[in-house]
Amino acid sequence: MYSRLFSLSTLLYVLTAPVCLNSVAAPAVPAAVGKQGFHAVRLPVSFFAENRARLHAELKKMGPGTIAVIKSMPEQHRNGDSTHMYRQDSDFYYLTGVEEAESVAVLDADSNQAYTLYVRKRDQRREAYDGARLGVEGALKLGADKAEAFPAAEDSLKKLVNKAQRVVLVSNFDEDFRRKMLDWIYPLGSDNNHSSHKRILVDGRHLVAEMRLIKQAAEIDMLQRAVDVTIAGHLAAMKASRTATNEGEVAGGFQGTVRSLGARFTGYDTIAGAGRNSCVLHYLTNDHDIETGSLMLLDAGAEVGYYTADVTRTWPVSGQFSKEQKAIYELVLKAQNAAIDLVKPGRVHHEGFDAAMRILSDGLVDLGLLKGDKDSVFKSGAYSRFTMHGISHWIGLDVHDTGDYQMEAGKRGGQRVLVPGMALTVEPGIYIPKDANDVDAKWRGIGVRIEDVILVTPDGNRNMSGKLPRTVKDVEAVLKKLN
Ligand SMILES: [Mn+2]
Repeated sequence: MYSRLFSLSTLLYVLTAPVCLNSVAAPAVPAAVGKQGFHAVRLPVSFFAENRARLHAELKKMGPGTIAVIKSMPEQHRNGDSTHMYRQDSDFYYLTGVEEAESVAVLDADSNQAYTLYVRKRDQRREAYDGARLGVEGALKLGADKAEAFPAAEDSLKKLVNKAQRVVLVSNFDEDFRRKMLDWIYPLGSDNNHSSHKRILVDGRHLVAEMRLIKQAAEIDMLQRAVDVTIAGHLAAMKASRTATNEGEVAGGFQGTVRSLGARFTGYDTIAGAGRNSCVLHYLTNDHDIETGSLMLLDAGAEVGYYTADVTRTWPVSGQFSKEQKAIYELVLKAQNAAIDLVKPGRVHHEGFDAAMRILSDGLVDLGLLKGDKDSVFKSGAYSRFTMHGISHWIGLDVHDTGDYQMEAGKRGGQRVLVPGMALTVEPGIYIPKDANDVDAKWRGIGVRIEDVILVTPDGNRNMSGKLPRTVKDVEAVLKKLN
């Protein structure tokens, strides 16, 4: 997914119901995926316990009387009496492994029995509709030292919060719960002698964000599964495009394949734009007819075991790039390769962007799309009219994963330095809208983005999605094979 760098936190991608189509046979599924795919794969209980232990250690550093309260994702209304399919909050999942709504986790820095989990109570009738609930027993199996069920648990939770001197709240999307915590901690109308004035509420999201930024080995394996399923989906979409008359068939080729290989969700809504729609960055309707000779841009990522891929490929539906399409594609690829080369320990996250923009700007001058000498065109920023967006974001449980890009001022220019275990996308693009009337007509309606998932390794990087064809030669070859 294209990156609006530094405004990521404002974006919330709500998933639509899965597309139901006849699945398209995936032609060259990565060997690791196999025929079965990765249905219902999950990280082990020990993974979540270790994450809690790390947070617990942070709480201890804050002093006695510190607890963390972590809240699950609220259910999301869709329309009428329908809700969106439930997907747990990423922070909550990372610390608990619990997939249910209406759950609250508490970590107590002072206690050896540190982890309390509050869950929905068992309900035979509701479970007949919605499936089994964890209940207290299930919560204990997931590693809780103590577990209680709502609504009776409400009192216990309130007591824990009232007893604490410092409450570290991790609640990303539950506004009502945040307000409730404020009401409990700082009740209105209490006088100055009330103990509430000594309590401190701390926003704990940043602590978890920084933990999530560095991926552990088990997370990298899960991310690779998501990427491999995504590769199978992209190949199926490429195959579908050879005979498709509508973008929906291409999107469906991806969606059907990744679902059949274990992706309950995609990490964000699939972008499948042909021709002029390849220039629409967040094009989601995917329902226009495909014109002969168009480029097809597919930005799509499967979510497997809660980790999502984010991969973009652009290809000619005819099977062969036109001269102009090829020129733009080669330029974007050159910029992407240069930016990927800068993904290594010790480099700064933003360096790849700077290198890619210089290449794109110079290339746009060479192609006659921008006029003037290269240095002044670059300095003026004129290229951004065609390059549009940032080219990299962290990736993991969220497509735009957590962790700061800017560190405190003065620390290597205030930019985040890359270290092994970080996973990020590299995704430059060039977009020449159909209605760009001041541009030579031969260029109009060409939109190209190439995006891969890159892991920072001790000696450089690994392109986790590199098996999906990227070069003009390889893309044309695979299209020929898929025909
Ligand atoms: Mn992306």
